[in-house]
Amino acid sequence: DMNGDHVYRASTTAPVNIAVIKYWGKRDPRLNLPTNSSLSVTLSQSDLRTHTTASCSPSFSPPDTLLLNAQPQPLSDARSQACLTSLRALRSALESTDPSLPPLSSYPLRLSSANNFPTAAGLASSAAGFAALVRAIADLYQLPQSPTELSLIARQGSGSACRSLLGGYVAWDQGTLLDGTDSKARLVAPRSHWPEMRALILVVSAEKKGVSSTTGMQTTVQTSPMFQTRATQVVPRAMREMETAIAGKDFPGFAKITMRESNSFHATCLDTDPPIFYLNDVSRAAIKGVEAVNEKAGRIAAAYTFDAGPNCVVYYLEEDGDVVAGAFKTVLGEKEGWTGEQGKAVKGAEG
Ligand code: 2P0
Repeated sequence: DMNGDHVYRASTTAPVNIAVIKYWGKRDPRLNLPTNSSLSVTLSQSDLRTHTTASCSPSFSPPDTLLLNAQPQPLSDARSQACLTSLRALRSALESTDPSLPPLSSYPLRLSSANNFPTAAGLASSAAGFAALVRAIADLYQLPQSPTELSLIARQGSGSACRSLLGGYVAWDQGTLLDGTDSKARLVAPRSHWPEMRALILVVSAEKKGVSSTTGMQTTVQTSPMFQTRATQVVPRAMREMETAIAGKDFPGFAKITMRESNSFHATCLDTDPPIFYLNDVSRAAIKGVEAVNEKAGRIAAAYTFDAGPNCVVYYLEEDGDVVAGAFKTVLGEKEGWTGEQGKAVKGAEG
């Protein structure tokens, strides 16, 4: 480029993913290498997402900067630096094979992100955040790497972020290598395989969570006697069963494994010393609500799952939309926690 003030820019969005087989535990905290594989459903781009713009220019002064919802955020942490360093290295490799390319890898970066949902309330904001950051810079740098290859970079930002680079039903294979090069996202099935899947997000609390996932899972690994069995036996079996259920579009199978898996994860949290409580009374009312829906339907029409916070995600099929949404209005409508500003927020999302 002949103009020294030229600003290069790319914008993208990355969706939230909600795990049905949970990531909880690291075998390498620096590289975010997990103790077990996990599997998630990536919500539709039209629902919960992070929008990120990445720009760079020789006219920008260092250092790199990040705005999240218009607030300056630190970028000097090891995880962000791991992502930026990896992306710059890939761009630099391109530039050295093609000297006609502008040297974007040497320019300071300006990153600007916005979530359209509460940040850090157990709604997988770090997953969409790091996925969008990696995707935006990869687009800015015109990198040829596949989403799965980019998932290796996003994983270093936040483990669950690796799953948000792919749409549909996505596994994160734990891998066995010490350098983590086989610990990456894999497409289990595209959304089009089972487009009837829906997710209802019951926002119990939009507040920032008490115990961060990073800290919580490390304490669980160190103190929970149940943890080893979960990581080595319970989850590997659930992964196999879940992949079979998804392949066969077996909703009752998908639902049973999803609920059992959420309960296993939260049991392990309770088994941590000191115990970690993510569910509250409203969360437990949501579990009862799903059980009531299934009882009334005489079949499994809905499944609940909870991450590192009290908010409930209910999976169901489009054909049961009225049954599920209707039931949640009547079962939970008057319960404390659902009547406040945040408690009312009920969002239907395409799975
Ligand atoms: C998941 N969670 O699989 C599980 C379920 C929370 C419960 O991934 O330390 O924010 O950044 O790698 O990815 C939350 O963990 O943790 C998480 P880091 P992350 O979605």
